[in-house]
Amino acid sequence: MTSDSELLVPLHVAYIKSLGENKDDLVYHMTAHLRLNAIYWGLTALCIMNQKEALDREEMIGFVMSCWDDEAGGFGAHPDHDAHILATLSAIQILVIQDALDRIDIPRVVKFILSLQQPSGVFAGDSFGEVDTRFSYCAVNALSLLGKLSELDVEKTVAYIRSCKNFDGGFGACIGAESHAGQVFVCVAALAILDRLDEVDHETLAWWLAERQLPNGGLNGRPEKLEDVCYSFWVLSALSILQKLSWIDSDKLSSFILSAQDPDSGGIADRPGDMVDVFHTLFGVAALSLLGYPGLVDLDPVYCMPASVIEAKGLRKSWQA
Ligand code: GRG
Ligand code: ZN
Repeated sequence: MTSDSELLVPLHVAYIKSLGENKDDLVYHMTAHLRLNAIYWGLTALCIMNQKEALDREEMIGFVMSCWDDEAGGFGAHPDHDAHILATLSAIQILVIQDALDRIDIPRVVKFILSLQQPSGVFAGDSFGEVDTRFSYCAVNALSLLGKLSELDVEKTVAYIRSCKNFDGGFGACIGAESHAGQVFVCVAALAILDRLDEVDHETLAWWLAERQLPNGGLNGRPEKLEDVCYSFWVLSALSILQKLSWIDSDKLSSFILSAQDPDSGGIADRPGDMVDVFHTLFGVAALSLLGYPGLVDLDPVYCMPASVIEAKGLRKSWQA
């Protein structure tokens, strides 16, 4: 068996399980600011590989709750860190997947999220004020999972995303910023949740997304840049939402993703031969799920969560039937 012929599921599961076990590792401490996000990435990757039980549920919920910032009313990425909208989304995603949303004070979390919306309609990540369309997506996704979208000023939120749309059909991080596949995902997915895909120039954007595929099968995030496994998700999810997944050569992309696996210790890297990490492991298997790779659980491209979980909450879109 070679690393580029099939997905090495048992090795990837063992790799994800090992991540929380090496607490003396320098990398473990250097990634503290991403801990809650990393747990969401690992858990979602396990769900896609049908191995949700590989991580202990109660321990995970306990850790999520230890990241609660009672002063702000949101979650930090690590105990004693300040609340941030990205960590708050990760906490909500984990609790939804674990069917444990009842552990949180939903009205307080909603208040925290809404407090981050700026007069322009964009969201800040935290009380320090960095703004980015990524945070608009975090707000829309989180409020939707909490069943509280009715409390959002949808017009204002959509107006800011619209103002980030570029001539190439793509979207940037803020007004005037160049199109980038990661930002395209967050803007298109937020508009999908809000049922406002009419704001997207479907044909122009799908062309731009399809042009991200390079001769080696991998996808880049914008013209003239290198391929990277995580763009397999950012680009494919957007194409999937636009119902144009067939505009990518899926065999070549699958082979590229599989060639970035570590055949000895598991995990997937940004590109073949690089060090693996849980972020690229998730987005590699997530893209393979969207491509219909055999044996994988269906992923919802809008929420980046198992389709069955989103279906159970009644949040699947009619075009996903
Ligand atoms: C729940 C799936 C989910 C996401 C949460 C944080 C977030 C919301 C979305 C991130 C979207 C994004 C901007 C992804 C891109 C990440 C990335 C690889 C950035 C690298 O950008 P550059 O400019 O790299 O350093 P390039 O590839 O352009 O050279
Ligand atoms: Zn990457």
